Amino acid sequence: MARNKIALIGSGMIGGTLAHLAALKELGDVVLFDIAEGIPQGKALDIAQSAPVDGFDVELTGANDYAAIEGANVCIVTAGVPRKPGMSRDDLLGINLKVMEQVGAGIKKYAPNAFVICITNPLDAMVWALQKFSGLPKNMVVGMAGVLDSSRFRHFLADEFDVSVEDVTAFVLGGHGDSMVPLARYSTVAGIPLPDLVKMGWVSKGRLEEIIQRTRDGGAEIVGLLKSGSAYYAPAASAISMAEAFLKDKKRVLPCAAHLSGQYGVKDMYVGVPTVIGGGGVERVIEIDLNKSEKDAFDKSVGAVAGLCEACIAIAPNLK
Ligand code: A3D
Repeated sequence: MARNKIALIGSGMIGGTLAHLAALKELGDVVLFDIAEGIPQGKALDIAQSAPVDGFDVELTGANDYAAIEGANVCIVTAGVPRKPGMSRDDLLGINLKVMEQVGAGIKKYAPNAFVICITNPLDAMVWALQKFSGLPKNMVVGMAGVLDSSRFRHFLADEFDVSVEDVTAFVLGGHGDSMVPLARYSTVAGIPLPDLVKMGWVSKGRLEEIIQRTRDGGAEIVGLLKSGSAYYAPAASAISMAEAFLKDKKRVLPCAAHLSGQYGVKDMYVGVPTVIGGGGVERVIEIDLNKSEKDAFDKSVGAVAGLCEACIAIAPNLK
């Protein structure tokens, strides 16, 4: 039986970490692709040389030609540029949109049956453009942000309550940006919703608001510390969980930037919503009930994403 093939388009900080995690988990053979010569080859060789120590049997290769991704089951896209201190995700739009056009053409030609996970920022607009440039089915192109944002929220909550991260679930909706919507009502410790924990005296309302704000600023906090780029360990781990859900047909319920065709009153946009990911890609979009303030926050976030899509169309009118 042939192994799965995982193509990583972009072999920078996240790409290299993705390759290492995919290999350690033996998800399949890994192809690292980049326009920078030597980087994907060097990272592939370095990780392959750790295989005897860690005991994984997968093939790792590096390439500068899209032909190398031929027949990939999963493509994870990080090609482009990351943020530097003082930059917002939206500042990356012009450069990364051109990159998405090239990546979309490469995937269309060599891996049209793949499940494509986009990580490049500004996420919700880039995944929308990538789907259009590649022409792949909308349920097979998805953006990674919600798993990361909710994992950040879970980490902060577990730390605050001094409980295992395993017992904390968290829910984040909306675009991957300053307007993301962490939902306290749907976030729990072992099934107990956060508003109940406030009543039980585990945390004050004010402190919970601080944690929610820290979650929203989670990416910027790391950019400020690293100074040379943005987060990569947690983003890579998050995308790998989505790839695994697809490859193993796990039907996991994960928040992702999914294509909406009327759900939540949104048409032809990618926005962060709960989805079911299995062997059919994004098999379902789950529509949860939102109260007035949650809906207002969600709509505001959608408005921000719509603005980015308009900016993309101004640069590339063929996206319309
Ligand atoms: P970085 O380490 O710079 O890697 C990007 C790689 O893309 C580099 O190796 C470049 O050579 C390569 N590249 C540039 N142009 C092309 C091209 N046309 N074709 C192929 N490869 C190309 O960045 P990174 O890995 O830290 O981050 C990658 C992207 O992920 C950035 O846009 C970040 O903003 C984004 N990011 C998103 C999240 C989300 O949660 C959505 C989190 C963290 C980072």
